[in-house]
Amino acid sequence: MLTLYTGKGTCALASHIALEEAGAAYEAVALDMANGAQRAPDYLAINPKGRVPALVTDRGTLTETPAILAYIAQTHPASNLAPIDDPFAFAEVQAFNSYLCSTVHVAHAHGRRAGRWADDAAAISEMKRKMPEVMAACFALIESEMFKGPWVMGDTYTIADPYLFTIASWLEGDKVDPKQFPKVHDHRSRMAERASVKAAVGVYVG
Ligand SMILES: N[C@@H](CCC(=O)N[C@@H](CS)C(=O)NCC(=O)O)C(=O)O
Repeated sequence: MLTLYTGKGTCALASHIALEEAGAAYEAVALDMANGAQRAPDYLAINPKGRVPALVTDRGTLTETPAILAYIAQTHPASNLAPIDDPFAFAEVQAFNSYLCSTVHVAHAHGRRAGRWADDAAAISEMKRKMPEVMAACFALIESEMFKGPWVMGDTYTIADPYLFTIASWLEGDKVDPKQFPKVHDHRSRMAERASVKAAVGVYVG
């Protein structure tokens, strides 16, 4: 049995959807992030980073979305969530997910979490101001160069799809019009209709 520590509106949704897609035996524990449950001692004992997602497995706890997604795909090969027997194709999936994790998510964090990178009020304000422009540039690259269609990696649905869906769902909140990116926007609409997405998203309603 796996345990996913997650939170409403967070990147942990990607792992949550992937667990659903995989038909994994898991439970989801949604932290009260608004009240700082991610920094409470009992959670820091699970994930000292104080972030979600964390996936508790019988071999220990995994963090970082690309690692968790790859683990879910590799431990549930029948679900065909990644080309695990093709090193180049698997690396392509990892490259896409790494871009979301290390570039796009970090750009997004410059909106609400700019205080991580500066103390100076003017610097923080400038990071917040610039964030929508940087997010739009990231999604323009995804739209024109990285998204193959109809799924992220082409004809086959992979662990890159729930991750793109999750990060793309932040665009309105980041003051970026998602309709600028028709392929990504259409992907998001199709993703929202999947049973796995409805099941995962439903956990956070209310
Ligand atoms: N690189 C990590 C980022 C994890 C992360 O920053 N998660 C956010 C939610 S999207 C979080 O837990 N934030 C809580 C906080 O900063 O207090 C990953 O991709 O899993």
